[in-house]
Amino acid sequence: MKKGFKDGFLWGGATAANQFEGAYNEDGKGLTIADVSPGGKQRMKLLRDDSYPLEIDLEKYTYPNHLGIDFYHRYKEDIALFAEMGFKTFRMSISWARIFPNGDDAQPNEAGLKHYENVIDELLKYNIEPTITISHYETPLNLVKSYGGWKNRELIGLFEKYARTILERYASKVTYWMTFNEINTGVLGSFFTLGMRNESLNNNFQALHNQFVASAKAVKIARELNPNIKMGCMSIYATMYAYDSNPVTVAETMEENRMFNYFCNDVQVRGEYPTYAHSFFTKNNVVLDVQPGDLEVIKENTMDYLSFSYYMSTTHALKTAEKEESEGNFFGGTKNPYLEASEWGWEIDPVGLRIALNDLYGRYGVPLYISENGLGAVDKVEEDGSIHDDYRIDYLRKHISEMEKAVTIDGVDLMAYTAWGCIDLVSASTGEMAKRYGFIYVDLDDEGKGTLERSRKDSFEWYKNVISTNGVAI
Ligand code: BGP
Repeated sequence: MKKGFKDGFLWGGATAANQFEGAYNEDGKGLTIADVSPGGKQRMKLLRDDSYPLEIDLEKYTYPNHLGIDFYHRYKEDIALFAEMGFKTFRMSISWARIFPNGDDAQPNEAGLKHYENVIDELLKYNIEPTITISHYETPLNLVKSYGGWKNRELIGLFEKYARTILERYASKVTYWMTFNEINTGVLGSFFTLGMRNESLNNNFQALHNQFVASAKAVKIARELNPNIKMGCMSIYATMYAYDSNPVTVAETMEENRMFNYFCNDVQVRGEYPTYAHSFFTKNNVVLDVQPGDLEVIKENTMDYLSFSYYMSTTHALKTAEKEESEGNFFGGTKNPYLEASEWGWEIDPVGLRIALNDLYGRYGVPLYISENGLGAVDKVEEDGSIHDDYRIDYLRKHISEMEKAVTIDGVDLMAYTAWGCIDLVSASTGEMAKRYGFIYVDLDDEGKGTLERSRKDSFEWYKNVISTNGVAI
């Protein structure tokens, strides 16, 4: 077997429109759920206690993502820096409300379409393949207020129209697409994903069903437009461990693992609802409204590749056990005594990534795309302007090294790796700038002060070298 990452491996970085574009109300863009989401610690709390505001309240809250890092106006400068690092791909999302400001408008907004065309052309100028997420935590606000979010089937048709519009416009230029970001956070009732308050288990799974149908319809449209297009799903994957060898703990972990790590991938890659999901629905009195044709469209339009974000693993102990809790991306677990955690309590587990890759490739047999990975940390700018982020290099090096083992020793077909937040951007969970992931530093603080100037951290040169050696020099 040939050693190392395959030729044409897609090294790059990942972002989301609502976390870095800014220009939240320019050129005809409508409001999205991200625009009414305040920054600060209250953000995740609001999501959890179901009191997510549906209006902008400037007196009460700050909204760092309204400015973002101003990528909307600075994309040329930023893409030049990505090119300098040697990016082969750049993952970005399109903001639905730049294209259809209210989500249900009769005609698309040409200024929005033109903007993304300019960004795509700029990437192609440097031979950087765009990877586009069609929906990254950004349902247009009107669809939440007037339609009740994704539990309403009408969103399927509206999404289909949006997807068709952007696919028709960019299908000849963009090969790699993902439909919904981290769709499996919908299992937890995430407002970001479902565009509705966490009302009931039934509504959450109905909303997910509607997204599965919408996603499959987008895949169908894409393939009709360009048979060479590659469509992928996108989930969080958190490797799950049983805290102890008690078979009851292991059985509970298996159940949790299936509903969180597998369920959405099973539907989108295998093309059908798995048996355990039917059992889960029966046990929890979930009755879905499945219309004629839904299951067929899901079955006929499965994904070409599977993408996932990987930041941490999670450990499951019996509910009766008194154990220390850990923090995490959307959910925590029981503190794992073998792992260290980031400043935000996310448990760092590079070996867990090798397990993830083996697990997913063994189960699905389709190429895998690591669409997010990275360390959120506070960076210190030295007097001379340099930023020595050796902690970030250490995190990424260890993860890439495990990826390499999964590829060369275990034979996993891995096609891409896009480091999250390759340029500093607004954090999804805190809505702040303090938690940074970038190779490129952006001079901006949580009060909105700063020059917005970009500078290279130590990790910039390091990642450039990783890419130029196709992952040999890590
Ligand atoms: C994922 C999201 C991203 C991103 C990342 C890091 O869940 O897809 O949008 O932000 O996590 O999370 P955070 O910004 O909260 O550190």
